[in-house]
Amino acid sequence: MSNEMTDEEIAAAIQGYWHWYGIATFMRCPLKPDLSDTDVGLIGFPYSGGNGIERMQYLGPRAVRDRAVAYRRSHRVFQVNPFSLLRISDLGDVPMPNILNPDLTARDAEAFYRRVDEHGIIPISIGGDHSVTTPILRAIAGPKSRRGGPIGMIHFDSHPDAHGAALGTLHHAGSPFRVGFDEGLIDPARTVQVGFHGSMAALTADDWSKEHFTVINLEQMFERGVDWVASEIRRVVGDGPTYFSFDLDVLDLAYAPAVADPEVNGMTTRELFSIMNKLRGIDIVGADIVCFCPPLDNPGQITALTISELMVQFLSHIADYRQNSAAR
Ligand SMILES: [Mn+2]
Repeated sequence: MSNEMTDEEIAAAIQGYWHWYGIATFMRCPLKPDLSDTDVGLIGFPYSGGNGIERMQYLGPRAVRDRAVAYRRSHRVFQVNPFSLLRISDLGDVPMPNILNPDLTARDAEAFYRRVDEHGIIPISIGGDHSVTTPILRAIAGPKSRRGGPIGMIHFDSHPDAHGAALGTLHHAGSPFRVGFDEGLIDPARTVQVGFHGSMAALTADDWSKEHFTVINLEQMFERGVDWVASEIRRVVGDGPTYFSFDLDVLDLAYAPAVADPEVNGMTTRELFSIMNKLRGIDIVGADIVCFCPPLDNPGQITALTISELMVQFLSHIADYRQNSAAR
């Protein structure tokens, strides 16, 4: 056999799946805080100062590295191994020298993501609460960015997160999609929010989103199915550059128990990954996974595993898109 491995290679391959062995980085990627030699950067954003309810979300990146270090890395449906097509690095954690001040932290994070963007790196960020999305968007989209204009948005969440300033700051977990609209970072005609469910704080809670964006609540998905959801998402975001912001609380607690703002009767992982597989060919220019609260995870680390799979999904979408656009 031409592909016979030596004993040492077999041992190294097996050791690669020991999630408890060695120094943990996201998906065993090289750690490159200098942003060198990287197409896609996996970034920890361990910040939960934007959320007054559950503040343990800063532990998210460490817990994801702990489990994702040994997660398998090829996409079964796409038949893509993103790690053979892209230079993927762990860029470390976002610098937060002013962590006690949410407005300064947003400014510091924006400066970091601006550097990431100047290096031509697509950022995939692990939060942190949902406030992390705002500085990322400011760096990679909008009038002050290299791109010069807004991008499309696919936002999975139980909640709209489209409120203005509250409790003394604009930079809180409930504001990124309002800020994205107000500052021209996201194109409302190319923005879709997916998965609103659960009892409402007020009957008007979703109104602003419905007036400005396309909203697909979970009840609509239950009635019309995942094929319809995927085709709606594709119709809204179209062919342009698109960001994917994923709040884990869209998932049912059976699949993601460790979330900051839980709602019952959520989306299953089967529904989620079925939708994602039908979104092949979207130009994803950035993504985040937010609201992981590791102390609430179960002993099997099911939420961390779901996040690991989401990372493989985002990486595979990006690699597959690049491969196919290079072929065109
Ligand atoms: Mn959210």
